[in-house]
Amino acid sequence: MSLLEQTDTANRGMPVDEFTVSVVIPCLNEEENIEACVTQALEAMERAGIDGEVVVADNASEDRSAELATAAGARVVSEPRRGYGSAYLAGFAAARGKYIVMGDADLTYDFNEIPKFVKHLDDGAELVMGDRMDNIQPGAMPWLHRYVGNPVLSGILNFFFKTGISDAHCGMRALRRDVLPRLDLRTTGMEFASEMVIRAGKENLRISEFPIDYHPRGGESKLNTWSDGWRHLRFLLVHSPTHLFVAPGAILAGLGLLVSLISLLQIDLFGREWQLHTMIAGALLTIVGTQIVALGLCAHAYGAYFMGEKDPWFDRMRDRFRLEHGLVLGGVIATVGFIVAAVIVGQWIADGAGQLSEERTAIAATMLIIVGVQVFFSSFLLSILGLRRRDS
Ligand SMILES: Nc1nc2c(ncn2[C@@H]2O[C@H](COP(=O)(O)OP(=O)(O)O)[C@@H](O)[C@H]2O)c(=O)[nH]1
Ligand SMILES: [Mg+2]
Repeated sequence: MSLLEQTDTANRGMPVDEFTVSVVIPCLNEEENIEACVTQALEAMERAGIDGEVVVADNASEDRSAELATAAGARVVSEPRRGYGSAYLAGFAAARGKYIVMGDADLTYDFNEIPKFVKHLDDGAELVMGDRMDNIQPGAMPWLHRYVGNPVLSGILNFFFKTGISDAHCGMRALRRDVLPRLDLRTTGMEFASEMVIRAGKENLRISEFPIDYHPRGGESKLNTWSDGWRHLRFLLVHSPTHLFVAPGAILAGLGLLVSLISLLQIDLFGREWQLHTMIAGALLTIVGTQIVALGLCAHAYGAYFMGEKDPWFDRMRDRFRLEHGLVLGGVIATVGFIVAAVIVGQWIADGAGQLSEERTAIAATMLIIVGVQVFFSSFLLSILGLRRRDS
């Protein structure tokens, strides 16, 4: 068995450490820069007395990147599946350092910072992030990315996942290789940068950050503002069912109930009465809102049961509420709706089946029946999703 094939069982099947640091560089058509990047990284480690290697994950470059990287002293691994994440996953799999330092192959990051990243890891951090935001050199980052894309996406990421990281998309970062199984990274595109930060937050890794410089790029950028921005945003949304579904759904439903009550009880608001159209809007909001909340709960259940995600909020909900609670709640709401509808029909018959003008009450009854039925069956669906857990 070669040294490379040896695995350390205590290290969850990962290959043993052969170096202190693996610098992993993803590379797609970077012949202008790759040689300088590899040389800079190797020299920085040599100067600091760090025992390290440089792994270039070549993403099927059509230029001389791979050849130049090898000549400069890097170990090149090829990853034919395009994408920033794909390239990194291949590079990580090949890395043999105790620590991994990540950086682009475009000379935007200074590999002379490697010793600082190593120091943070030595001091106990498990993920170390660079923070470019106060040291962006002229021409290094387009205006739209500097003032819109990065702050907005970092802001949403921190609002959703409370990681407290200043520059969540910084490409220069470092981590302990042995946290990779816990991070369980999967994404293939640029959203890989967000995935790592979010997963690190969810796993409660010790994260530290420090300011670094961001230089103008040599060669052509591989980042597409809109499609990569959307990939990041989409990733954030689908990994936070609370913010995608539960919170907006609850707000809509709450607002709907309020609007319905104002109309139904003929409450005088802003100097006028709110009538039939307001009731229709209130019912619509309530129905749509509860539907979205139900979808959110199912999304939480899917994450917890099928994706093995830690979800303390969902755990608390699950401890507090059982299937029967949902069935009773849905059943009661729908029954009240049916009774109101029956009273309207009964009165209509008693009045000789003539003219009927109970529109608002009828809409309220319909709303209650729809919401009740929805709660009833959504409770069953949640329970079905949970079957898997009980079986295992
Ligand atoms: N966007 C992109 N970058 C890749 C890919 N494969 C490797 N890379 C490398 O990932 C790094 C980041 O890309 P870059 O254009 O610098 O994006 P930016 O730093 O976000 O502006 C560079 O070193 C690329 O060469 C890929 O398929 N797509
Ligand atoms: Mg770059």
